[in-house]
Amino acid sequence: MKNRYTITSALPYANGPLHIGHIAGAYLPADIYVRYLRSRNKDVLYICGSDEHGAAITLRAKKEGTTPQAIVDKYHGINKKAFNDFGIDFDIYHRTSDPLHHKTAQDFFLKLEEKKSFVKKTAEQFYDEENKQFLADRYIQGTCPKCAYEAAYGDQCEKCGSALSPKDLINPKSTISGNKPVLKETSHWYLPMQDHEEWLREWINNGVLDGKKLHDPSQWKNQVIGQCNSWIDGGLHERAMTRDLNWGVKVPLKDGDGKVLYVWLDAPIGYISATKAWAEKEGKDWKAYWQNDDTQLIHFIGKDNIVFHAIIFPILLKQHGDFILPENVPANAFLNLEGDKISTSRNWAVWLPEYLEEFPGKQDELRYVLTSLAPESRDSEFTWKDYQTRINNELLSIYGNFINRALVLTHKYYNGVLPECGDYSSEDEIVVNEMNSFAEKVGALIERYRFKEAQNEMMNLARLGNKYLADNEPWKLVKTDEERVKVIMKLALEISAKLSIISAPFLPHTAVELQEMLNLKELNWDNYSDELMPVGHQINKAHLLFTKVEDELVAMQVEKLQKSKILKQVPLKEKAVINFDDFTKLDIRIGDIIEAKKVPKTNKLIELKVKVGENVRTVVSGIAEHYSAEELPGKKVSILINLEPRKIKGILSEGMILMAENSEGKLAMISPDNEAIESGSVVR
Ligand code: B3M
Ligand code: ZN
Repeated sequence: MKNRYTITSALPYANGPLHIGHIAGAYLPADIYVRYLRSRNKDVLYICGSDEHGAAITLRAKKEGTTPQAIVDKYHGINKKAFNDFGIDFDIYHRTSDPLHHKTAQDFFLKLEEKKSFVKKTAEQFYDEENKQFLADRYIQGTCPKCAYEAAYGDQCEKCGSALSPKDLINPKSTISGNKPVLKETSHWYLPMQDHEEWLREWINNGVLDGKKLHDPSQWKNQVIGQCNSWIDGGLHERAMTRDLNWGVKVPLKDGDGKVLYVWLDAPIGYISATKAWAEKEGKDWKAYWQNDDTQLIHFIGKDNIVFHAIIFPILLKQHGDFILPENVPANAFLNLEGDKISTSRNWAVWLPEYLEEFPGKQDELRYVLTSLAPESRDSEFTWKDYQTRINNELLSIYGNFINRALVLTHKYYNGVLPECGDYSSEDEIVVNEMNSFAEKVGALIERYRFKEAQNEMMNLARLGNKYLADNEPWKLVKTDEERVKVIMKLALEISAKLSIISAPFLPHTAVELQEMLNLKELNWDNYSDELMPVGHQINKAHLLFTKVEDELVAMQVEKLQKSKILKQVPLKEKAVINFDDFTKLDIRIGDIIEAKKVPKTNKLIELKVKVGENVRTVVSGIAEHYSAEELPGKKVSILINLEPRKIKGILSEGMILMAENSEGKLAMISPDNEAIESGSVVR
């Protein structure tokens, strides 16, 4: 381990409140890690703040008839308060609309420009004439050329997963005005990422840069290295690092009028400007945290930000020349909620401000549950039933129950003062040895970003304490062997004190409460092996640490979710009238799915073999988020068989399965309701 750490969590866009998916992804893991390092007396700087630029914020402002500054002012305050109230312990929560950030980002850009890091190019881009605004990829929608989905975006078709560029779209429309955009020439500064392929591969896969070993890739998550390699294998291209927008960090060049830095160039530099702001306030040297090889830089993010933190930002840092590169980028996957993806647009989320309001003083309960089901290597799921089960069956009945018995019995038998007592028995010594092993075990797991396992290992110390009391039953023994009970209670309190140390990164509020009840001063990790509860130590009054979660609460929360879900508006706008001849051109049949397998490296695609009459067709369908490949063979479907075949992810797709989509975006097949309708039957 080094002695200085710069830890960052992704800067959340200041255009909406935080939800539990954000917390489980990039913030709670980082907070556990930071609290642990601080407990090890390391010099740790924990940086975050609001990401306040980007086209999405300008669009929201336009939609709400307000200004981008008003939008970011609102949500910067809401998010900063929510993080603080929840106990995510940043050293600074800064913001990218701050002038210090603008200056920092502009100086960074100028240094890169000075080093000829960019290629200036003029190219045609879609322009919305009504709003006099060039359109970022996400603000152009049209028909997907691959699957005919009508709401594909300029960068990707959400239905078939194809990566697109705006000019691929059929009948493109501006999402701002709804008008057809025109193509207009504009110039930007492009980062020729392809020039960096060789050193990037070496650095990501071997941790080596310019012949020097910088980090150990075996400590990186497989999915992070995997995503980087597939991005590089897909071919690195020039990427525009400026945009035609007026909200953002202005390009500090004479020919940069009307242009700002691309949000993914400016936002990561926000970590650096936040460090400068903190250093100014604290009288520290910011460069020690960004320009010193003795510092470990670690970015905590969600998996959708991997490329920006493990490829693009490292290129920028290396090009600049004065900065260290990240030691690790431990990205988490996504958290789902009650069987569906968390969706801000459909209000399908547990919002952090709402949770804090409805569950005052229950931060640690949510921390515990989110860590116990964290999406550390794959997407995972939060349900209110899990919330109840984890709290009642683990926190309350193991951790809380053990502490309560240890303290209550010490008050009951000794008025809270540990009496003189004999030595530990040989059985006690076994428990003592196991007790002494936990700081090392839990610490090692935290240092490898395995927080779920680390938390469970912490709970094993509480299980050890619970079992020790249950095996020795001091409440019975006190009638016959008082001396023995004094020894038992001394060891039980020692376990309690050590539990307060190793639970602090996970349950910081509980650890403080427990140390107050034990009458212990601020403890840290390195005090673990001390004798914490000596003879004569006076403990304070005890109270219950956790309360039971009732069934009614679970039912109420699930009902609230269902009621508040914004139903996805089914496109009520009917299509233009067609004549019967148009309809007869469609050749729709009934088919039997005989085989199904997921298309590798895609989230949405399944390759189907469909028997229609005597022949079998291959069809690629974007239904993987609605059906598993295993459940598909044997299903009867309606299939359009005379759609022009086209290649999707290299597979020739000969037709299209007809699906019904409801207001929530759920898909279902169209199957005949009579067994007599066999494969090959015509739909008319
Ligand atoms: N705001 C994207 C996101 O919230 C972006 C993160 C920036 S970290 C420098 O997912
Ligand atoms: Zn498509």
